[in-house]
Amino acid sequence: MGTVEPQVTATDAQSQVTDGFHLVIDALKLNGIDTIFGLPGIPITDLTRKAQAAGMRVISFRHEQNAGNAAAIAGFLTQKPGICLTVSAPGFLNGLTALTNATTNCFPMILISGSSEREIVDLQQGDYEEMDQLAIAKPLCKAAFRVLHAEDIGVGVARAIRAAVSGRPGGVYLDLPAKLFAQTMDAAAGKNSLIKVVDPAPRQIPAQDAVQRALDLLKSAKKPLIVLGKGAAYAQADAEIRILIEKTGIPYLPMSMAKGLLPDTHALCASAARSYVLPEADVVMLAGARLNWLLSHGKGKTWGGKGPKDWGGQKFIQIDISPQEADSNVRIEAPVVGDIGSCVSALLAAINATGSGWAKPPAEWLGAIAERKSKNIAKLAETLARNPVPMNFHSALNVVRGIVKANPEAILVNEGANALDFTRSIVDMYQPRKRLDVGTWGIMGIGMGFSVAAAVVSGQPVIAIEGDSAFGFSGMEVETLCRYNLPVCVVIMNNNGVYKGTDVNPTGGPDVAPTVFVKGARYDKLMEAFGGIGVHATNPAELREAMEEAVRSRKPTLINAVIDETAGTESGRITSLNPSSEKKK
Ligand code: FYN
Ligand code: ADP
Ligand code: MG
Repeated sequence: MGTVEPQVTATDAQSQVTDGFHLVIDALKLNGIDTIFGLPGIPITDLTRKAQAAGMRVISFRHEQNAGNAAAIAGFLTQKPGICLTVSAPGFLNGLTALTNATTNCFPMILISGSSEREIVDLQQGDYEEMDQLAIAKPLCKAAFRVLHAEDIGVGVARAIRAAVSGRPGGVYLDLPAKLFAQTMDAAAGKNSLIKVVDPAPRQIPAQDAVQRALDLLKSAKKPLIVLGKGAAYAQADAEIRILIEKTGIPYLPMSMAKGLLPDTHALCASAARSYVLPEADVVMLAGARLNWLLSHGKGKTWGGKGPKDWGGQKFIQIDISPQEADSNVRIEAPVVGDIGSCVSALLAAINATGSGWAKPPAEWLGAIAERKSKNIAKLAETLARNPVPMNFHSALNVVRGIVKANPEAILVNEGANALDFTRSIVDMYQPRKRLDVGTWGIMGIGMGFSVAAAVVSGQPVIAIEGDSAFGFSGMEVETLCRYNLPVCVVIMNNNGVYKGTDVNPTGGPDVAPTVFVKGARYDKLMEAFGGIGVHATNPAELREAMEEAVRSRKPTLINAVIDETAGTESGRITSLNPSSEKKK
């Protein structure tokens, strides 16, 4: 947390009285939290006004889900809990998807919602927006608290902060009933009740024997592989991770939000040989990555097994801050429990202590990977060189690939199906925490919330590569982009529908197929409606020019990139997840 000294409350000092509004604001500021993402309304409108008057940034959205997603990714980027502020009941519910997604992805955020009075809720007497929000939130997040008395606000905020960022980060709910804000108390006593949280995310040092066990296993490997997950990106142990990989010479596979921890063009990056290295590796070290569906649960053909239940016999090392993550799917031979930074430092210290140095992996392993990589890279280059009319995902993303390479400090937000999967393999990332996407759940709708927060907390240009369906979940926030004049360039891969735009209604009836949209929609007009820059791009040259201008001007820009409506597959690269009774043809 920042080293903000306790602020004299914003209440008039002469009156020597403070209130719930100001105690919440002072508690947040005392802990170095300077930004609130939210949406005003009963009973928290005045809290937004007073927070802004007290010098906090209050970023107002058009839907609480987007404010929640903004708070969540602000937490991922800063290691401080992002704050989402909502009204009661429906506003709270709108924020819950983001709170749950944050918890699923280990992003630290706090959802603060105004709520109805306990005495009325508990008797179900029909209050305005009556709902037992605390009870509803509890199963969906890491921790949930309610504060009923002004003198407890300091504790409530401190507990929420510590719960959000300590151990495995996650979402926390803080329930503030309406009457709490107007409660008053002596200003000095109020100031004294606030808590500046000491060491909210304590380092978790791994046991020496666990480190040695892991190292012995890694040393024994003939085909070692390191898998870097978003936990490794969140940890901000970038230098240590790079040293570990370059010192050991072990190839690594970055999961999507870990791309850029080392540049994707790094010689040891195995992304372009993914389906070779996973089944072939004999020892796999997971660093801040779970063996969940994105890694086929460590089983099945992905790992060289025959059926979905069996695994290919690899031995796993798992570095994770959660002691209970190991064995979630397959046996973990060497769990190393701790924060990534401490664990990687301990591994490096143990490697250095061996003195005899570290034997790089066998040349045949590295050679085989290099060969597979070069084949896939050549195949992709061939596809990218084509220039079909209309554009397809590849030719449009070839432009994006160049823009990101020329602007490595830009943050890339990405969601969709084909728009997501093709971007992940075509657009290389060069710096840590620059690719923000649908994460563990594969959630749609994070686009504009992530883009607003990325621009607000980083000040860097943001490039959002959006499927046209995905954009629809948060599209109204283009007004928010314009209102705060944020340097966000939204590129909509417009292929007229979900997955593609060619489905038809088999009955020939008047309704279009469930997966298609208005053909030739002009999303760029939406941005123009709010004073932003709208561009209709029908070819790579127009797309490149518009993106270059957007990054240069830092003006909110929306580019409607016309994509061949026949391009793309159902659900992108996870088509197989669709249950289908039809026999595979
Ligand atoms: C990857 N590849 C490359 C490169 N990067 N080739 C050349 N150059 C580069 N830079 C190759 C890689 O080796 C694979 O080929 C292929 O491209 C795909 O790589 P990817 O995408 O990393 O691998 P894969 O198999 O798709 O990974 C499985 C997955 C991924 C589940 C982790 O699909 C994923 O993260 N999906 C998220 C889906 C999601 O959440 N969708 C949102 C909801 S969609 P081979 O090695 O030859 O196989 C709603 O419908
Ligand atoms: P990915 O989807 O990129 O593979 P996951 O979200 O599946 O990543 O896994 C992230 C893992 O990282 C979680 O198990 C979480 O406990 C762990 N994690 C998060 N932060 C840290 C940290 N600072 N140190 C160690 N592990 C962490
Ligand atoms: Mg589409």
